[in-house]
Amino acid sequence: MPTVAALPFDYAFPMAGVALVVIDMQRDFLEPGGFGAALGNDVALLAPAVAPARALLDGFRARGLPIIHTREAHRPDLSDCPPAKRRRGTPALRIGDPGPMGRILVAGEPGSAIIPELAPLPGETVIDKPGKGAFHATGLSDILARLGVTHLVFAGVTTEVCVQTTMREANDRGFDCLLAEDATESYVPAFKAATLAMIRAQGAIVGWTAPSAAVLAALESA
Ligand code: C5J
Repeated sequence: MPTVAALPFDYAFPMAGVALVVIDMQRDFLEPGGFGAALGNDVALLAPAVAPARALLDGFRARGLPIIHTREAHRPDLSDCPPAKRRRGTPALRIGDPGPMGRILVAGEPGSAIIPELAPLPGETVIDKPGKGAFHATGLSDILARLGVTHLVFAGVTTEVCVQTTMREANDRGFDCLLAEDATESYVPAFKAATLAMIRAQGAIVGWTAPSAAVLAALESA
């Protein structure tokens, strides 16, 4: 089996059972004028994850391996957005409000699109999710079961919110999960570092972490 030099120890995966999950690489999080900026964040902090995520996409695409993209995006009538989620905090713009890239975190609006560098190709799965975790109120479990996936490689943003939540959901569902360290970012660098440490603590209690180059090297060795 291909094996990634990972932390806290090597991560082996079957080529027939691995998928790449790219979480929420949307304009609403990575560009000015979206949800991330409305919360007062410096969106430029997420940019370093783009090239490594693209390299992972290229590596998985070259081998015809399954790719799942997620978007945090609500229905236009916000019927899938709990009022508590919409009320939370004091953002400049709330979910559903009109902003420079259309309505914030609403499916079909320009801001909810995945950034052009990482745009899904035909045949790749795209999941709109109303929660932070990609398994909540989506068909992700069924999709992965149909594909025979047992191992998930993660990229995306933000590390400690939607990426970590989804990894924990996946871990509880029995998937072996690896987070590509340089293909994920947070608006708060200390939160990213803490999340990576938490994931691989206590003998990979949530999963593994490794640089994207190590994942690509394992794919090449297959
Ligand atoms: C957040 C996400 N941070 N995709 N969403 O609200 O991590």
